[in-house]
Amino acid sequence: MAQKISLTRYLVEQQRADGLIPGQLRLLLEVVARACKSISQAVNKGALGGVLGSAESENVQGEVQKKLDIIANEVLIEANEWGGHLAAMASEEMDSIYVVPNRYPQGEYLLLFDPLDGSSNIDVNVSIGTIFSVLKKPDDTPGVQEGDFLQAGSRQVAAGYCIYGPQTTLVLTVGNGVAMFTLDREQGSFMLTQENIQIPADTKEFAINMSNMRHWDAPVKRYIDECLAGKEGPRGKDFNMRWIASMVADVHRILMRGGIFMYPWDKREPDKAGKLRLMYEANPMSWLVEQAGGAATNGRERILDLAPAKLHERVAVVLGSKNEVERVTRYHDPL
Ligand code: P6P
Repeated sequence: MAQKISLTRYLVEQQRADGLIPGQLRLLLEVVARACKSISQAVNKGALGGVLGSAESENVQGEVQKKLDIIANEVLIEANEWGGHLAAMASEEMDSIYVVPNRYPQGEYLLLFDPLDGSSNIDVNVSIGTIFSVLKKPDDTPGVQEGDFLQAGSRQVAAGYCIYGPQTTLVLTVGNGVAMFTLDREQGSFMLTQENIQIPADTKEFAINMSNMRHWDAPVKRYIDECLAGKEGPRGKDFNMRWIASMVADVHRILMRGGIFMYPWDKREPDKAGKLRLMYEANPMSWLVEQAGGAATNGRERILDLAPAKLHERVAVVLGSKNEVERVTRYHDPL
Protein backbone atom coordinates (compact mmCIF):
# COMPACT_ATOMS: atom_id res chain seq x y z
CA MET A 1 0.00 0.00 0.00
CA ALA A 2 1.40 3.39 -1.01
CA GLN A 3 2.29 5.76 1.89
CA LYS A 4 -1.05 7.23 3.03
CA ILE A 5 -0.86 10.88 2.11
CA SER A 6 -3.66 13.20 1.13
CA LEU A 7 -4.32 14.52 -2.39
CA THR A 8 -3.32 17.99 -1.20
CA ARG A 9 0.06 16.82 0.09
CA TYR A 10 0.60 14.74 -3.06
CA LEU A 11 -0.02 17.76 -5.30
CA VAL A 12 2.22 20.02 -3.17
CA GLU A 13 5.04 17.46 -3.28
CA GLN A 14 4.61 16.96 -7.06
CA GLN A 15 4.68 20.74 -7.52
CA ARG A 16 7.85 20.96 -5.40
CA ALA A 17 9.50 17.96 -7.10
CA ASP A 18 9.11 18.68 -10.78
CA GLY A 19 7.08 21.85 -11.25
CA LEU A 20 4.48 19.99 -13.32
CA ILE A 21 1.75 21.46 -11.16
CA PRO A 22 1.86 25.27 -11.02
CA GLY A 23 -0.08 26.75 -8.09
CA GLN A 24 -3.16 27.60 -10.16
CA LEU A 25 -3.34 24.05 -11.55
CA ARG A 26 -2.99 22.60 -8.04
CA LEU A 27 -5.89 24.80 -6.89
CA LEU A 28 -7.95 23.69 -9.90
CA LEU A 29 -7.36 19.99 -9.18
CA GLU A 30 -8.23 20.40 -5.50
CA VAL A 31 -11.45 22.24 -6.41
CA VAL A 32 -12.42 19.50 -8.89
CA ALA A 33 -11.74 16.86 -6.20
CA ARG A 34 -13.95 18.75 -3.71
CA ALA A 35 -16.70 18.95 -6.35
CA CYS A 36 -16.42 15.19 -6.91
CA LYS A 37 -16.85 14.65 -3.16
CA SER A 38 -20.12 16.62 -3.32
CA ILE A 39 -21.28 14.67 -6.38
CA SER A 40 -20.42 11.42 -4.58
CA GLN A 41 -22.60 12.44 -1.64
CA ALA A 42 -25.53 13.22 -3.97
CA VAL A 43 -25.06 9.92 -5.85
CA ASN A 44 -24.85 7.94 -2.59
CA LYS A 45 -28.16 9.41 -1.35
CA GLY A 46 -29.98 7.96 -4.40
CA ALA A 47 -33.73 7.69 -3.89
CA LEU A 48 -33.38 9.14 -0.38
CA GLY A 49 -32.18 12.40 -1.91
CA GLY A 50 -34.90 12.51 -4.58
CA VAL A 51 -32.13 12.67 -7.22
CA LEU A 52 -32.96 9.60 -9.30
CA GLY A 53 -34.91 9.52 -12.52
CA SER A 54 -35.17 11.75 -15.56
CA ALA A 55 -34.91 15.53 -15.51
CA GLU A 56 -37.44 15.59 -18.41
CA SER A 57 -34.89 17.46 -20.58
CA GLU A 58 -32.35 16.62 -23.30
CA ASN A 59 -28.68 17.59 -23.59
CA VAL A 60 -26.78 18.75 -26.66
CA GLN A 61 -26.25 15.11 -27.56
CA GLY A 62 -30.02 14.60 -27.78
CA GLU A 63 -29.84 12.31 -24.73
CA VAL A 64 -32.46 12.44 -21.96
CA GLN A 65 -30.80 14.05 -18.94
CA LYS A 66 -31.02 12.46 -15.53
CA LYS A 67 -31.52 14.71 -12.50
CA LEU A 68 -28.04 13.75 -11.31
CA ASP A 69 -26.52 14.76 -14.69
CA ILE A 70 -27.75 18.30 -14.09
CA ILE A 71 -26.85 18.31 -10.39
CA ALA A 72 -23.29 17.13 -11.13
CA ASN A 73 -22.91 19.74 -13.87
CA GLU A 74 -24.06 22.54 -11.54
CA VAL A 75 -21.76 21.36 -8.74
CA LEU A 76 -18.72 21.52 -11.06
CA ILE A 77 -19.66 24.95 -12.46
CA GLU A 78 -20.35 26.49 -9.05
CA ALA A 79 -17.20 24.99 -7.46
CA ASN A 80 -14.88 26.24 -10.23
CA GLU A 81 -16.20 29.59 -11.45
CA TRP A 82 -15.03 31.85 -8.57
CA GLY A 83 -11.47 30.60 -7.88
CA GLY A 84 -9.63 32.66 -10.52
CA HIS A 85 -7.88 29.59 -12.00
CA LEU A 86 -10.18 29.11 -15.00
CA ALA A 87 -11.06 31.12 -18.09
CA ALA A 88 -13.97 28.87 -19.12
CA MET A 89 -15.52 25.41 -18.87
CA ALA A 90 -17.11 22.98 -21.34
CA SER A 91 -19.42 20.11 -20.43
CA GLU A 92 -21.22 17.26 -22.14
CA GLU A 93 -24.38 18.74 -20.60
CA MET A 94 -24.00 22.26 -22.05
CA ASP A 95 -24.38 23.26 -25.74
CA SER A 96 -21.71 25.97 -25.58
CA ILE A 97 -18.80 26.89 -23.34
CA TYR A 98 -19.33 28.54 -19.96
CA VAL A 99 -17.12 31.64 -19.69
CA VAL A 100 -16.20 32.61 -16.10
CA PRO A 101 -18.48 35.59 -15.27
CA ASN A 102 -16.88 39.06 -15.14
CA ARG A 103 -17.54 39.30 -11.39
CA TYR A 104 -14.75 36.75 -10.92
CA PRO A 105 -11.09 36.91 -12.02
CA GLN A 106 -10.25 34.80 -15.08
CA GLY A 107 -7.38 32.30 -14.99
CA GLU A 108 -5.30 30.55 -17.65
CA TYR A 109 -6.91 27.10 -17.64
CA LEU A 110 -9.81 25.53 -19.51
CA LEU A 111 -11.75 22.73 -17.80
CA LEU A 112 -13.76 20.15 -19.76
CA PHE A 113 -15.90 17.46 -18.20
CA ASP A 114 -18.50 14.80 -18.53
CA PRO A 115 -20.11 15.52 -15.16
CA LEU A 116 -21.73 12.12 -14.79
CA ASP A 117 -20.65 9.46 -17.24
CA GLY A 118 -22.70 6.29 -17.49
CA SER A 119 -25.86 7.97 -16.28
CA SER A 120 -28.04 5.17 -17.72
CA ASN A 121 -26.67 3.21 -14.74
CA ILE A 122 -27.73 5.74 -12.09
CA ASP A 123 -31.21 4.34 -11.48
CA VAL A 124 -29.95 0.75 -11.23
CA ASN A 125 -27.16 1.46 -8.72
CA VAL A 126 -24.23 0.60 -11.00
CA SER A 127 -20.93 2.54 -10.85
CA ILE A 128 -20.83 5.91 -12.64
CA GLY A 129 -18.30 8.71 -12.65
CA THR A 130 -17.05 12.20 -13.51
CA ILE A 131 -14.41 12.58 -16.25
CA PHE A 132 -12.33 15.77 -16.53
CA SER A 133 -9.65 17.23 -18.77
CA VAL A 134 -7.57 20.40 -18.33
CA LEU A 135 -6.08 22.51 -21.14
CA LYS A 136 -4.24 25.81 -21.06
CA LYS A 137 -5.97 28.72 -22.72
CA PRO A 138 -3.92 29.88 -25.73
CA ASP A 139 -2.42 33.21 -24.63
CA ASP A 140 -2.37 34.68 -28.13
CA THR A 141 -6.09 35.43 -28.19
CA PRO A 142 -7.90 38.04 -26.07
CA GLY A 143 -10.86 36.73 -24.06
CA VAL A 144 -11.94 33.14 -24.47
CA GLN A 145 -13.97 31.42 -27.18
CA GLU A 146 -14.96 27.89 -28.14
CA GLY A 147 -12.03 27.67 -30.56
CA ASP A 148 -9.62 27.90 -27.60
CA PHE A 149 -10.86 24.47 -26.48
CA LEU A 150 -10.19 22.80 -29.84
CA GLN A 151 -6.76 21.44 -28.96
CA ALA A 152 -5.44 17.90 -29.49
CA GLY A 153 -5.50 15.63 -26.45
CA SER A 154 -1.70 15.71 -26.38
CA ARG A 155 -2.03 19.32 -25.15
CA GLN A 156 -3.75 18.34 -21.88
CA VAL A 157 -1.98 19.43 -18.69
CA ALA A 158 -4.10 17.25 -16.39
CA ALA A 159 -6.75 14.55 -16.81
CA GLY A 160 -8.67 12.24 -14.52
CA TYR A 161 -11.90 10.76 -13.36
CA CYS A 162 -13.74 10.09 -10.15
CA ILE A 163 -15.62 6.78 -10.00
CA TYR A 164 -18.63 6.53 -7.68
CA GLY A 165 -18.66 2.82 -6.90
CA PRO A 166 -18.19 0.69 -3.77
CA GLN A 167 -15.42 3.23 -3.10
CA THR A 168 -15.24 6.80 -4.38
CA THR A 169 -11.88 6.91 -6.14
CA LEU A 170 -10.11 9.74 -7.94
CA VAL A 171 -7.60 8.73 -10.65
CA LEU A 172 -5.32 11.49 -11.96
CA THR A 173 -2.37 12.25 -14.23
CA VAL A 174 -0.43 15.47 -14.78
CA GLY A 175 1.99 13.79 -17.16
CA ASN A 176 4.23 11.81 -14.80
CA GLY A 177 2.28 8.61 -14.33
CA VAL A 178 -1.14 7.76 -12.90
CA ALA A 179 -2.07 7.98 -9.22
CA MET A 180 -5.22 6.83 -7.43
CA PHE A 181 -6.83 8.41 -4.35
CA THR A 182 -9.58 6.79 -2.31
CA LEU A 183 -12.09 8.96 -0.44
CA ASP A 184 -11.80 8.55 3.34
CA ARG A 185 -15.33 9.55 4.29
CA GLU A 186 -14.47 9.92 7.98
CA GLN A 187 -11.74 12.47 7.24
CA GLY A 188 -13.46 13.82 4.10
CA SER A 189 -10.14 13.55 2.24
CA PHE A 190 -8.91 11.72 -0.84
CA MET A 191 -5.96 9.58 0.31
CA LEU A 192 -3.23 8.21 -1.99
CA THR A 193 -3.80 4.46 -2.33
CA GLN A 194 -1.84 3.64 -5.49
CA GLU A 195 0.72 5.42 -7.70
CA ASN A 196 2.55 4.66 -10.95
CA ILE A 197 -0.34 2.45 -12.09
CA GLN A 198 0.71 0.16 -14.98
CA ILE A 199 -1.60 -1.63 -17.46
CA PRO A 200 -0.30 -5.12 -18.45
CA ALA A 201 0.63 -5.15 -22.15
CA ASP A 202 -1.36 -8.38 -22.72
CA THR A 203 -4.83 -9.37 -21.59
CA LYS A 204 -7.54 -12.02 -21.79
CA GLU A 205 -10.43 -9.62 -21.21
CA PHE A 206 -12.29 -7.44 -23.71
CA ALA A 207 -15.04 -4.86 -23.17
CA ILE A 208 -17.47 -4.08 -25.99
CA ASN A 209 -21.26 -3.87 -26.40
CA MET A 210 -21.77 -7.19 -28.21
CA SER A 211 -25.36 -6.30 -29.18
CA ASN A 212 -23.88 -4.01 -31.86
CA MET A 213 -21.88 -6.83 -33.55
CA ARG A 214 -23.89 -6.83 -36.79
CA HIS A 215 -23.11 -3.12 -37.25
CA TRP A 216 -19.30 -3.34 -36.89
CA ASP A 217 -16.64 -2.95 -39.53
CA ALA A 218 -14.80 -6.11 -40.62
CA PRO A 219 -11.54 -5.48 -38.64
CA VAL A 220 -13.46 -5.15 -35.34
CA LYS A 221 -15.57 -8.21 -36.11
CA ARG A 222 -12.41 -10.20 -36.93
CA TYR A 223 -10.76 -9.17 -33.65
CA ILE A 224 -13.80 -10.10 -31.52
CA ASP A 225 -14.46 -13.34 -33.45
CA GLU A 226 -10.87 -14.40 -32.72
CA CYS A 227 -11.32 -13.62 -29.01
CA LEU A 228 -14.55 -15.66 -29.00
CA ALA A 229 -12.81 -18.57 -30.78
CA GLY A 230 -10.66 -18.94 -27.65
CA LYS A 231 -8.01 -21.63 -27.18
CA GLU A 232 -9.01 -23.49 -30.34
CA GLY A 233 -8.82 -20.32 -32.42
CA PRO A 234 -5.96 -18.19 -33.80
CA ARG A 235 -5.36 -16.51 -30.44
CA GLY A 236 -4.67 -19.84 -28.70
CA LYS A 237 -6.22 -18.61 -25.44
CA ASP A 238 -9.68 -18.10 -23.95
CA PHE A 239 -10.98 -14.56 -23.38
CA ASN A 240 -13.42 -13.14 -20.82
CA MET A 241 -15.87 -10.31 -21.59
CA ARG A 242 -17.07 -7.38 -19.46
CA TRP A 243 -19.37 -4.47 -20.42
CA ILE A 244 -20.56 -2.16 -17.64
CA ALA A 245 -21.88 0.53 -20.06
CA SER A 246 -20.09 3.10 -17.92
CA MET A 247 -16.79 4.10 -19.54
CA VAL A 248 -15.36 5.21 -16.19
CA ALA A 249 -15.98 1.76 -14.65
CA ASP A 250 -14.67 -0.17 -17.68
CA VAL A 251 -11.55 2.00 -17.94
CA HIS A 252 -10.95 1.77 -14.17
CA ARG A 253 -11.00 -2.03 -14.38
CA ILE A 254 -8.48 -1.88 -17.24
CA LEU A 255 -6.18 0.40 -15.23
CA MET A 256 -6.43 -2.02 -12.30
CA ARG A 257 -5.98 -5.36 -14.15
CA GLY A 258 -5.57 -4.80 -17.90
CA GLY A 259 -8.00 -5.37 -20.76
CA ILE A 260 -9.16 -3.75 -23.99
CA PHE A 261 -12.14 -1.37 -24.24
CA MET A 262 -13.79 -0.81 -27.60
CA TYR A 263 -16.55 1.50 -28.75
CA PRO A 264 -15.91 1.35 -32.50
CA TRP A 265 -17.57 3.14 -35.39
CA ASP A 266 -20.61 1.28 -36.58
CA LYS A 267 -22.99 1.59 -39.48
CA ARG A 268 -26.04 2.58 -37.41
CA GLU A 269 -25.06 6.27 -37.79
CA PRO A 270 -22.33 6.16 -40.48
CA ASP A 271 -21.79 9.94 -40.42
CA LYS A 272 -20.77 9.79 -36.76
CA ALA A 273 -17.14 8.76 -36.08
CA GLY A 274 -18.32 6.92 -32.95
CA LYS A 275 -20.54 7.23 -29.89
CA LEU A 276 -18.06 8.58 -27.33
CA ARG A 277 -17.03 12.23 -27.13
CA LEU A 278 -13.47 13.16 -28.01
CA MET A 279 -12.84 16.22 -25.84
CA TYR A 280 -14.15 15.12 -22.42
CA GLU A 281 -14.31 11.31 -22.59
CA ALA A 282 -11.77 9.88 -25.06
CA ASN A 283 -8.96 12.43 -24.59
CA PRO A 284 -8.72 12.31 -20.77
CA MET A 285 -9.13 8.51 -20.70
CA SER A 286 -6.56 8.08 -23.49
CA TRP A 287 -3.95 10.16 -21.67
CA LEU A 288 -4.50 8.22 -18.44
CA VAL A 289 -4.19 4.91 -20.32
CA GLU A 290 -0.99 6.00 -22.13
CA GLN A 291 0.49 7.33 -18.89
CA ALA A 292 -0.15 3.85 -17.43
CA GLY A 293 1.72 2.16 -20.32
CA GLY A 294 -1.33 1.35 -22.44
CA ALA A 295 -2.41 2.61 -25.87
CA ALA A 296 -5.48 4.45 -27.22
CA THR A 297 -6.56 4.81 -30.86
CA ASN A 298 -9.67 5.33 -32.94
CA GLY A 299 -8.83 2.02 -34.59
CA ARG A 300 -6.19 3.59 -36.81
CA GLU A 301 -4.71 6.76 -35.28
CA ARG A 302 -3.56 7.74 -31.79
CA ILE A 303 -6.50 9.53 -30.16
CA LEU A 304 -4.26 12.14 -28.51
CA ASP A 305 -3.05 13.26 -31.96
CA LEU A 306 -6.54 13.94 -33.34
CA ALA A 307 -7.22 17.62 -34.14
CA PRO A 308 -10.76 18.42 -32.90
CA ALA A 309 -13.04 20.38 -35.23
CA LYS A 310 -16.04 20.66 -32.88
CA LEU A 311 -16.45 20.81 -29.12
CA HIS A 312 -18.83 17.85 -28.92
CA GLU A 313 -17.40 15.74 -31.70
CA ARG A 314 -17.44 11.99 -31.34
CA VAL A 315 -14.73 9.42 -31.91
CA ALA A 316 -14.29 5.66 -32.12
CA VAL A 317 -12.32 4.34 -29.14
CA VAL A 318 -9.99 1.34 -28.77
CA LEU A 319 -7.90 1.57 -25.61
CA GLY A 320 -6.13 -0.52 -22.98
CA SER A 321 -3.44 -3.22 -23.04
CA LYS A 322 -0.88 -2.05 -25.57
CA ASN A 323 -0.36 -5.31 -27.47
CA GLU A 324 -4.11 -5.81 -27.99
CA VAL A 325 -4.70 -2.22 -29.17
CA GLU A 326 -1.81 -2.61 -31.62
CA ARG A 327 -3.35 -5.84 -32.93
CA VAL A 328 -6.65 -4.04 -33.62
CA THR A 329 -4.72 -1.30 -35.43
CA ARG A 330 -2.97 -3.91 -37.61
CA TYR A 331 -6.35 -5.41 -38.52
CA HIS A 332 -7.50 -1.95 -39.66
CA ASP A 333 -4.36 -1.27 -41.71
CA PRO A 334 -2.94 -4.70 -42.64
CA LEU A 335 -0.33 -3.21 -45.06
P1 P6P B 1 -24.05 1.66 -24.73
C1 P6P B 1 -22.45 6.01 -21.23
O1 P6P B 1 -23.66 6.48 -21.79
C2 P6P B 1 -21.40 6.00 -22.33
O2 P6P B 1 -21.23 7.30 -22.82
C3 P6P B 1 -20.10 5.39 -21.82
O3 P6P B 1 -19.88 5.68 -20.48
C4 P6P B 1 -20.29 3.91 -22.05
O4 P6P B 1 -19.06 3.22 -22.27
C5 P6P B 1 -21.17 3.87 -23.30
O5 P6P B 1 -21.84 5.14 -23.38
C6 P6P B 1 -22.21 2.78 -23.22
O6 P6P B 1 -22.90 2.77 -24.45
O7 P6P B 1 -24.39 1.87 -26.18
O8 P6P B 1 -23.43 0.30 -24.47
O9 P6P B 1 -25.17 1.98 -23.77
